[in-house]
Amino acid sequence: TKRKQIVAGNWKMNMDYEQGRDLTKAVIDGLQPSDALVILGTPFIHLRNVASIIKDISNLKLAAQNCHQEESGAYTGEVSASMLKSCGVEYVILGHSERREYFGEKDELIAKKIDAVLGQGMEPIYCCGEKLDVRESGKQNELVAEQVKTALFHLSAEDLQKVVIAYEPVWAIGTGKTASPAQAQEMHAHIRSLIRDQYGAEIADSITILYGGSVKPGNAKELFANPDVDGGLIGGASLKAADFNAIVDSF
Ligand code: G2H
Repeated sequence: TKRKQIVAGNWKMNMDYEQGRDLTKAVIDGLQPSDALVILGTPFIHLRNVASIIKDISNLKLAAQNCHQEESGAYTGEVSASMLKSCGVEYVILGHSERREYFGEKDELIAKKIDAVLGQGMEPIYCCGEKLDVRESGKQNELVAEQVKTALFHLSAEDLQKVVIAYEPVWAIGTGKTASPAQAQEMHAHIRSLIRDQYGAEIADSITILYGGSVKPGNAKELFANPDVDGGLIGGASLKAADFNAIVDSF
């Protein structure tokens, strides 16, 4: 495929400073020559150090897990896109379901964060996905369409092409339940068709769409084998280098 294939780890709120350093080194040790781009999504405290550890490895990049939408100012406890950029960050995970659930983030706000990240020349990893009740009522396509339109469709075609989309059905996150390969493919194709309708086929075909939600070494291969699944956003299994590297090798 012409699209970038990506495996991105999302450490969430795990790993103290030394554990983060050791995990990064272990991931590097197990990295095979591979076409996939590998991204480590770490807590803020690790960013500068991980950036320096990975700096000579061309297919290993760094992501933050959030940022503030404003450039600077009186926002105690927050971190701006320009600060992330200055630490060597190239990607920022935005709109993760845990940000939505525990911190009240909505797509209008996520849209502003996307603008802030793009404004610094970094690439957003935009997360979308429905909760269980929506899936059970069969309204998942409408819900995800609403999310994608609100967060992304103000972007120019040029900017949209810098966005990585991660589909993460909330009912599959950290629950051990994974969407079936067919469910993942169906939603990824739906998301790509939304982009095609708005931006045209060429751009839609160039967008990397990751699947997230209980991806493990044992299910990565069948998920990644789908034509519209271009890789994964990996939570729990990114905390063990052996598991994470096995997923990287699953294309
Ligand atoms: C979904 C995913 C990574 P996990 O949140 O973002 O986590 O793989 O633990 O379900």
